[in-house]
Amino acid sequence: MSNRRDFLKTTLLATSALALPNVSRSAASLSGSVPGGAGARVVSTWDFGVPANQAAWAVLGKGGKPLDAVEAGAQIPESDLSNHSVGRAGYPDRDGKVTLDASIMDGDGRCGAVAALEHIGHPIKVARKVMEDTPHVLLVGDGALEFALQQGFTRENLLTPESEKAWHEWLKQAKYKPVANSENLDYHRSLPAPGMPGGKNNHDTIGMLAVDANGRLAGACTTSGMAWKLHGRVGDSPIIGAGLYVDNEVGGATSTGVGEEVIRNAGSFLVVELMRQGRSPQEACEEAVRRIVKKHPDGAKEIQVGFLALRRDGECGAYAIQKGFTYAVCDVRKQDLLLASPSVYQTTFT
Ligand code: SD4
Repeated sequence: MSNRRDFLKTTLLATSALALPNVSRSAASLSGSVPGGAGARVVSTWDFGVPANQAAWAVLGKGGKPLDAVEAGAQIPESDLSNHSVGRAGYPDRDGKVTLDASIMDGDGRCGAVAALEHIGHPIKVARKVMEDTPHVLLVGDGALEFALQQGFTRENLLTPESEKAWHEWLKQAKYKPVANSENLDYHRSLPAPGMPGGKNNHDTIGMLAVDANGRLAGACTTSGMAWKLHGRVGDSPIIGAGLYVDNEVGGATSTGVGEEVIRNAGSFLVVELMRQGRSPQEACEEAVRRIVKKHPDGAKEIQVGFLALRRDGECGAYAIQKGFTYAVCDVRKQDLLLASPSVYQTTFT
């Protein structure tokens, strides 16, 4: 058993290394938490969190605001055309439309979000505009697009030839099953993912949390949502309290995976409230995952959800249902740390 586990761990690390050649060897460790006390820190979900953190650190490391840092960091995967899960080049819905969800929040409770937004490559920037230039929190669909265009954003075609090809592949069977990224799940591995190493699907959300040296926080979350979703479907990422929640008194949390599960459990809010009650970031993420698992008589074996939490002292924690969730941590000591989160299921189902 332990050999098998080691093998699986090595496989995970090899995959990460393939996707990100610059990630250092220390990315190798399986770890749910990193102690605080290092001053300012930024953390984010998945492998692409490493370059995103570095962009955020360019702001935060110079004493910039956490809100500016997370907005800058989130734009890295949004711009990356080889990434089919966030921003431009995101996989479309079942009708071939790319619809994006994003939210941003600071530790004073100010927040903004957009959902089912089409034709705008940087939904996180629109979310910030909603926060700062309207009395509202969430704009959706055509109204969100109209607002973005009025604010001077450029209308773009977000469906790249590669994503369109993947959509046509999917249409051959048109089988929809909302399973998010996990190495455990055969279905997930079989999704068409042109351009991904070994055909590995990488349909994930970036959730990012930053804290400055004074314990002031902000967070951002941006995604194209579940590939091949029903047109109009909105996940957890733009829902404050589900995909993202931040409170300067405590810390912040963000999520990835099947958004419906996170919304049903007010996931990120729950993690922050558990930390407020004294749980560590790691314990809080574990409890939030357990609540989801408990509601599934089969033990949620077909579902992936991961939480990432950052406390105001900089300590962070992560936990997922399935093996394979990674998160990136960046501070003054190290800007390219990638860790494998512990999970309920540490082995591959066969
Ligand atoms: C959603 N939580 O729209 C997002 C998708 C995701 O890994 O995170 N996939 O439900």
